[in-house]
Amino acid sequence: MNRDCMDEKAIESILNDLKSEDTPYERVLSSMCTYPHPIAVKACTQFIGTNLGDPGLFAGTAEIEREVVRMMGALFNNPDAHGYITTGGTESNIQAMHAIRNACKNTAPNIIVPESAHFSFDKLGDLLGLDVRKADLDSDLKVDLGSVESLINKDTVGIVGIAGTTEFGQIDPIRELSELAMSKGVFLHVDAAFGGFVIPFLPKAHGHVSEFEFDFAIPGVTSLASDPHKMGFSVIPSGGLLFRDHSYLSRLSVDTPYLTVTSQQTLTGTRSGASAAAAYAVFKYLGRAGYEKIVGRCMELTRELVARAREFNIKPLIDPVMNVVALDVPDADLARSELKKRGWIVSTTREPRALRLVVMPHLTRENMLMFTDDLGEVVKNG
Ligand code: 0PR
Repeated sequence: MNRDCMDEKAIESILNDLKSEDTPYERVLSSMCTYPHPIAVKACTQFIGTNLGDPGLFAGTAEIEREVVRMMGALFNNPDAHGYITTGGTESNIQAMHAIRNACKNTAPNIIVPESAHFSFDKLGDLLGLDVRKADLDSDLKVDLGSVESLINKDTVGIVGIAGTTEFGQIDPIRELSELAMSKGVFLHVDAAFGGFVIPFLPKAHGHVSEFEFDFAIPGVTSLASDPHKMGFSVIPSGGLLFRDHSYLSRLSVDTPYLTVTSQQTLTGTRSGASAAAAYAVFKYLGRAGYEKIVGRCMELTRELVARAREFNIKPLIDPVMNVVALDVPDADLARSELKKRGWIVSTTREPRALRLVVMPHLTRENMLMFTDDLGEVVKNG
């Protein structure tokens, strides 16, 4: 055998060793990802070799993607939504802003995003030549409408609202942002990368009507990002980008003369159909009831975690809206490193600085109890 070749067993053994260096999710409270659902993994494996970059060759896989977009459109109150399965929130945000920028003729366009926006907006500002203007937050850590309005000028092409902020799990006032966007004639993109698979499944306070509005039911919302690879329980990489109608997607079209189709609207060329198949499988399998159960459990654990933190005199910056908690501790960076010594991976927020926890489905009640005990000790000793 060639010296640069290895047998299967040897490769397997090296990969197993390296895999064992990865952090298992059980003690991770910093990530918005989790173990994918087994049915998603199975579908992912089945479709691993498919390429949606040339959909004429993969007619069945392309139909799966259309169905996933239809399902997400229905979930977000727009059965006519057009879009595609991206690699995640970053790509969805890039392409949403790309479409908005192409729709406008401004030579020095700007967009207004909340101060709490994910760093993907910094990336896309650079890529797309957009000036990304950051609006202040109010005392509830939602974007301040007055601040958004004051930043809008003749070169503003779009506003962004976040439904489930990365650091605080807060929901911006999307209806008010929609009114503002419509009155100024600009686009409104909703970044629900995390919240899209949480908000519709939150236990309903008032009968069947969710108290949070964030999607296409609000007339000014022109695009929305929501990731199956976060609370959608699907495989990495999977994001969903939806536009209100087809006109937006067509602004992203490039000619593809030598493919089985004549144009493409996606950012990447070759792209795996496994993401679409996995999302399809897990959506169909869990259904609304399955997601309600998962989200309900995460919210229950979140509430219990916060109640126990309060016993140690640790308060959240806001009452948790979803399964993301920012705890006001005296020294968040010290607490983070002390918790790491005890085997817990947590993160911190930027401003205001706090200890940030995401209660994903992989967190067991037993671990939550152990974690809060450690948290109490760390803060007492700190
Ligand atoms: N929009 C929001 C609101 C987000 O929270 C995120 C990611 C994105 C967009 C970008 O999504 P992609 O990373 O899928 O492109 N928020 C987390 C973050 O970057 C994701 C994360 C996931 C962080 C796993 C850590 C981790 O271990 O902070």
